[in-house]
Amino acid sequence: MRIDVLTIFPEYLAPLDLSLVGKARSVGLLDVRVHDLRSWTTDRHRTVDDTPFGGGAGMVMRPDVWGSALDDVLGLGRAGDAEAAPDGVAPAHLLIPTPSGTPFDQRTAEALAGEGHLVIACGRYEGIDARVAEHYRQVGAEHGGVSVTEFSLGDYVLNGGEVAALVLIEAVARLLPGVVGNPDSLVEESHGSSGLLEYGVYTKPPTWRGREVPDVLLSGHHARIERWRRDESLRRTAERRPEILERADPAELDAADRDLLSSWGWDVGADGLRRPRVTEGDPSPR
Ligand code: 6GU
Repeated sequence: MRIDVLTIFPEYLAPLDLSLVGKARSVGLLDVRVHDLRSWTTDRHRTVDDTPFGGGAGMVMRPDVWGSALDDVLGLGRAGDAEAAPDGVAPAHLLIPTPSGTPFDQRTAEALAGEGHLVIACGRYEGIDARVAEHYRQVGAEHGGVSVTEFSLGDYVLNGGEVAALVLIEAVARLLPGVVGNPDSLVEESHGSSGLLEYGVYTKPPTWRGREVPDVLLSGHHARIERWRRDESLRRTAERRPEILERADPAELDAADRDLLSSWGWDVGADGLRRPRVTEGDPSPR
């Protein structure tokens, strides 16, 4: 997979040399290139931003600078008469981090891990002129190839897209074949196919500061361990992320799951799950 990152702070992406992503790059599973947006400026001051039309606080990133940079990195001849990617070159996916984007989640990461070329355009200030995303969306629709996704990490505001680019790259890179040493570790984790949060994990010593590892995990009884872990996943999800259970397909639940959820006051019907209405004095699941 090839990933290009465009930013006015290339040094912000230094962590891509480390750990799992750094290893994937060094063995050739991942080709990441970080570009300084200012190298596409043409003025003495290397200007990338200007004041917003319509007024308001802050600065907006100029579409002309972004257009020159993205045409080059996306392999488009020139804005306006773009061609599809040349033979043998994967069509690129342009990703724009913004707090007003669609939520980035594990499904997004899985879909991107199947693609060949990602281009991440990191904005700063109040963001990138809105015509940039519009333009490349239209180029993609008319000529095939480029697709455009504006994505958000969650409901909070960061100063720029660089941290979001790091998050996206790590989430995607670990799904590429050969990047994570033991692929089993991708199976049971939080936000995997079950949609439930992961159960708690324990290691030696069996007693630490008076706290014991749950007996069942020392029992060697595989079926009981599996059931305990499933219960813990359900309990955590019900407590921390009840909306995940309310979106779940009830057909994915076994009889023990249903009994457990019912014992916590959940309404378990054929059409879906409904969390208990919380009124004062209600016990919480636990
Ligand atoms: Cl993707 N970008 C910025 N600037 N802020 C964010 C975000 C992205 N996701 C949440 N907040």
